[in-house]
Amino acid sequence: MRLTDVDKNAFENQGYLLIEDALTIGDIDPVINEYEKYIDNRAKELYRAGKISNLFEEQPFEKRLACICREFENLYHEMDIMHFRGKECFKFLSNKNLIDIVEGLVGPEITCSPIQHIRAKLPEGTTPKGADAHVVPWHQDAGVTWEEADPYFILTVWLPLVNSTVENGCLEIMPRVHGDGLWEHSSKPGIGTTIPDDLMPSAESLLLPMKKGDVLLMHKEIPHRSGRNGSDGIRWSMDLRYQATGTPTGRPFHPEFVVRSSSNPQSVLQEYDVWCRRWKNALKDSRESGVNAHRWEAEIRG
Ligand SMILES: O=C(O)CCC(=O)C(=O)O
Ligand SMILES: [Fe+2]
Repeated sequence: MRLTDVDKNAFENQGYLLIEDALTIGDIDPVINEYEKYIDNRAKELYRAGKISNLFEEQPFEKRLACICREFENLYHEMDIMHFRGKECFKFLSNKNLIDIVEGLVGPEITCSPIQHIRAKLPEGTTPKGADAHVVPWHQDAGVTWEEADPYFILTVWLPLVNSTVENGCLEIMPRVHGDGLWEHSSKPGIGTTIPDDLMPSAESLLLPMKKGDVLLMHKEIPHRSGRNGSDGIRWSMDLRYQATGTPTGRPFHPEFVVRSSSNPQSVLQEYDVWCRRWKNALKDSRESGVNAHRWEAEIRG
């Protein structure tokens, strides 16, 4: 589908647009299947190595990782896009149905930002060391880039891989709080980059439960957060960012790539191996140089 003028106006006015049934099972399930296969292989390895007591084979996608993480927390950290680097995941980043929608707001020259995540938000209390830290405090996505990206439009695309509900920690946003630029944020240890309580806009917030297949488009100045997962299933979701090719992503040390171009179709990155290699090198380099992904000082306000 393509966005209509009504859709575009709604996005302009509200700062977000939730599109129901934007994607099909055929769009999403290859990614899920790839994760299921990986988790299955890792479970077998961990079982053989005596790190877990059970394969949890009978558990569905929504539960199996949590069962394993109760005994071996580290598997959780292998799930995010840049660490996992799945082929189906790479293909999904340029999924036609998705990019047709994105084109309505970004235009015909589209780059996929390296600010891209798959989040397996575990049921609260799953792991002893708290790897279920995907409780995300109020922030704007404009606040997680370097300043160089400030003048440019970056579209956040958020989509659940399983139904996201109030109970399992769906997204909560402040509609219409965009257009005034970036609010001050700070880095709170153990909490993350957030707008300090006393600087929070006073607008009303909106909880956004979403079904698998729905897609949320969000302006980078819309404050949002997500709460605890009080259910017994994992809230699997994906959040991606797209922008006009040539504009800075605000993460120059991580690899972006072109997903669509009408002026230079050759520039679209098709090679999965190249994407993997770029991420691998970038992660190594940024680890070694200790680059700071966010611009904010650590919180000293208490
Ligand atoms: O998925 C979440 O809980 C938070 C995601 C988020 O902050 C984002 O997509 O920008
Ligand atoms: Fe965010």
